[in-house]
Amino acid sequence: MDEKLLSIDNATNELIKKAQTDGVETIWDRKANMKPCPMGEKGICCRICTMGPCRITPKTPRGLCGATADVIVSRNFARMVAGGAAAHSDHGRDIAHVLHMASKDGNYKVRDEAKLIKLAKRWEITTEGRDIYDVAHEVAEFALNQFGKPFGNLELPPSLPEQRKKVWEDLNIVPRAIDREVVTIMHSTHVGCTADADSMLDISTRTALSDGWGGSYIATELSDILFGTPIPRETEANLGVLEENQVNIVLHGHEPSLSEMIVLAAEDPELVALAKEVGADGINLAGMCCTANEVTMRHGVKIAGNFAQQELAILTGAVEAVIVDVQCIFPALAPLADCYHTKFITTSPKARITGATHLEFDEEKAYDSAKSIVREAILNFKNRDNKKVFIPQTKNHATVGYSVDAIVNQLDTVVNSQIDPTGTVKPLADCITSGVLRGAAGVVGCNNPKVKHDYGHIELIKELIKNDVIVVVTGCSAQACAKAGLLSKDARRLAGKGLATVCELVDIPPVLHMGSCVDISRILELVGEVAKYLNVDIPQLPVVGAAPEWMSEKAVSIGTYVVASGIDTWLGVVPPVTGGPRVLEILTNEMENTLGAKFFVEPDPVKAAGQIIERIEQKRKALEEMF
Ligand code: NFS
Repeated sequence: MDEKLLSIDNATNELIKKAQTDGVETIWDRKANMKPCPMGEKGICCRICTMGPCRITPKTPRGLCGATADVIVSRNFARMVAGGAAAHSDHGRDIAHVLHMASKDGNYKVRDEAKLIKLAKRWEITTEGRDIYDVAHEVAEFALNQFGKPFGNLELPPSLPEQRKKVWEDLNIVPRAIDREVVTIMHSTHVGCTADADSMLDISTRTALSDGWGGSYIATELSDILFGTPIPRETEANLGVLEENQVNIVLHGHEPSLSEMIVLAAEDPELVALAKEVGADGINLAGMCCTANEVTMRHGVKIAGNFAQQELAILTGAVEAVIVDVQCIFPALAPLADCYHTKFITTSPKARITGATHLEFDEEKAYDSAKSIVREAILNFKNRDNKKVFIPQTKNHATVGYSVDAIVNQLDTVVNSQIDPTGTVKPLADCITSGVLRGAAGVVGCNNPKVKHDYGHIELIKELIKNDVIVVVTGCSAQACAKAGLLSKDARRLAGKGLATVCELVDIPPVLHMGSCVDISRILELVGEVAKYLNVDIPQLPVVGAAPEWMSEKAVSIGTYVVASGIDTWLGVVPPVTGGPRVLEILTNEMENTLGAKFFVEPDPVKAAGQIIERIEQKRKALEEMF
């Protein structure tokens, strides 16, 4: 591999080259020119009031108000958690509103009735003799109340082991209402409030938990109810999925309420006919970032790429429209789209971008709204300039769609040959306790130009599967794996003997795609169920988390709730906390004493894999003594 290449992915490298030929810039050009602020990098710049900004140096060890480096670092960290938790949870809230408007004759329907009934029962909502949509609306209301309920604590899912809940109770970090936790951070970080790193991190942890076991969990469960719980299906990934002779639409962003309607609209005979009329063979949808995960898990829609590739999709010159809603969208797409014929269409009032075409998505008239957006894309086909078109011929096959239900079913049907389906995680727990699988890793998160594109994910994951650690992925990590062929069943040849045998028997790939970033709640559910089945707390399981190329505030919230859930977490990018010795000590050491897990920071994925395997083996030893 040429060291100078910016990605391990051919399609990406080819299009970076095209950018140079075309004279347009990409994230990597901007990265080359950017000199990151050394204060910001360590987290010791405080902009919370206007007496400063205060920068901590040996000569100025305190801000004007007297805040120490640790106070400043912990506040900055807390605000990242708040930003991330807000984004995930507001996504969950939007889905709850969509469920609230679902109706038998409307655009949004209940697709997984069994899941709805199960959730209703959990929340003690009457189901017998009621119209399914009445139940749905009450469930939606109950979910919406979790955001702002004035009293009591968040309704925690039953997959959470009692032992874990007890740990949180003892530390006084059981989340209350989701919005309330985010607001508490904004309040506590205001000038003149919390000035104690330990307490600030407790507040951060509680907020992060309200995301993982609250907002994100709600987003996943209600999305499954509305759009169906994913089951394994086949797809393809990378920019090679774009089609020369079709209207190419890239769906980018996060909330399935938009993308589900676009998927339907793209099949509308009227629009398919229109595509033919403008000279195309048809309409080709391809996903990007978490929207890609949502629609590939439920419909097998092809994956165009992950976070760092969003500009490259436009650079192919073959994309009629990039349709976005919220989160992880580069504002750079607007000026870039001007250099090609691509229409960059924003749809959410929460994420308007200067220079984009704004076609607001109206959930009340979702289908018509989606149709007009798709129509814009089709009508843009005639503006394609064939001289500018270059579609890299790189794509890979992937099996996706591993919800918890799908994993349990798959293990049941194959391991037990349907004779005695357990409907539980028993087969998975058995594989782990017997040592056939040494452990499990959830590898998640973004791309970050501080890391060679996709290298962090793929190197780490290859090492893990080689050592019989089964890997589950979400977010942009999942797409990196799809592109690298690791989600294909053939990838079992890269797995160690134990994992390869399980994959063969159960007919799964060694790396399982569990969805978008809010779907990390699926991973929590799975781990929680295995812990409950074995009657242990989560930190006792040989299970880890990793975010090798993380970049967003959402990832900070995720990392924090994963650690607070008792799962050690490896970060491949150094978080902006190194200027606060106490903060660093808590995150990378003391959290183990209080929460049973901590953060590890290791930019080298091969070294990180070594550390993970060592840690897993330590945990196995303790576990084996028990069983
Ligand atoms: Ni997650 Fe999804 Fe990707 Fe990172 Fe962004 S798409 S929510 S934040 S970049 S994994």
